[in-house]
Amino acid sequence: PPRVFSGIQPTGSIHIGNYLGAISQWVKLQDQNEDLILSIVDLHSITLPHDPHTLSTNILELTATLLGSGIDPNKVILFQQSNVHAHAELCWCLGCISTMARLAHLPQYKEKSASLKNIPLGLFVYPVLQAADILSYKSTHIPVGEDQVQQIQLCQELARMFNSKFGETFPIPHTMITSSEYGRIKSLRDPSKKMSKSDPDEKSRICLTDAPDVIVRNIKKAVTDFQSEVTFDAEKRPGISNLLSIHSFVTGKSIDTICKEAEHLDTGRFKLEVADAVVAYVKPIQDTIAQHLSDKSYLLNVLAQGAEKASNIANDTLKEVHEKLGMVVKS
Ligand code: AQP
Repeated sequence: PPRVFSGIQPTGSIHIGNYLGAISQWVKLQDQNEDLILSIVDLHSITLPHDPHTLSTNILELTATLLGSGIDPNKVILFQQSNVHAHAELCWCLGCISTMARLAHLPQYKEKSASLKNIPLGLFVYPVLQAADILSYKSTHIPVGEDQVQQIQLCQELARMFNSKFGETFPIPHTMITSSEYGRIKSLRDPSKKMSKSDPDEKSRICLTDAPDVIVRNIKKAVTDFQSEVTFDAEKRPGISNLLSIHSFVTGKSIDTICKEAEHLDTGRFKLEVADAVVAYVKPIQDTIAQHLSDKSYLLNVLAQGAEKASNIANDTLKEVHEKLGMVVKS
């Protein structure tokens, strides 16, 4: 039976890109009654230097944000990765059939390590851990953005390799490209980059938890070009096109309709419209996030129950892996 797995890193406040590209898609899958497992992947989030205080706050905030966005812990298994030990253990087993040459070729590793003098081993092993996340649940479908396709290919190769060396164990997971409608939402400060939780410039993003005046300020300051009409051209006019995509997502109107309606507006006035639409869209989500954040014990309980359900599945897989590898000595 199909099973969907996805993860999100607790690396900062959730922005409209994460929401549009991932979380809202998960809510759709949940509402279609898909068997969905969602992990807050804290083990992944320590592969780059991090602050421990911020991490624990981020985990709690992310839990509240997912629930506030409509994820229902009764329909989906929602858990914190480090609470399920099988992930790290399966990562080790898969790491022993991965090669350094293969991992060194992955574009995300190259990108993330390029600016580092001392590269953490964890960053190198990151995609193997990702494969372990997916395979722990014998997942069949993985929703991913285009930049993740190569990491999933590695996961598929590892599953095939394991199956052929040690016997049929894992289904080969398929990728589901989900973010194609708008592509990636871009940074408000530099529309050649994607919007990112960990961008040091807070003005580069719109977070679900941002106060209305912050949203208005950041959208007003969004980098566009010197042309004042509102037209869509992702290649030549990435800044204004990004705002059009955001507007279209939050209002449900087509880009064409929005451009027609904005014919009499210059980009400055249009930015104010986008800001108003975003503020109105996030308001009910913000209220629910705030409610959840005021009830820490509920959030911890959701994570504890999720970890229990996830562990039940992942431990079975790990046991099977240990058996196939010859680690279980029978009496
Ligand atoms: N700009 C974006 N537009 C659309 N979708 C996006 N996602 C991330 N940025 C955009 C999707 O959000 C999910 C979260 O993935 P992640 O937590 O593993 O981190 P990421 O993809 O690396 O996202 P960030 O926000 O840029 O985080 P940092 O700064 O920590 O690296 C994924 O499904 C992703 O596709």
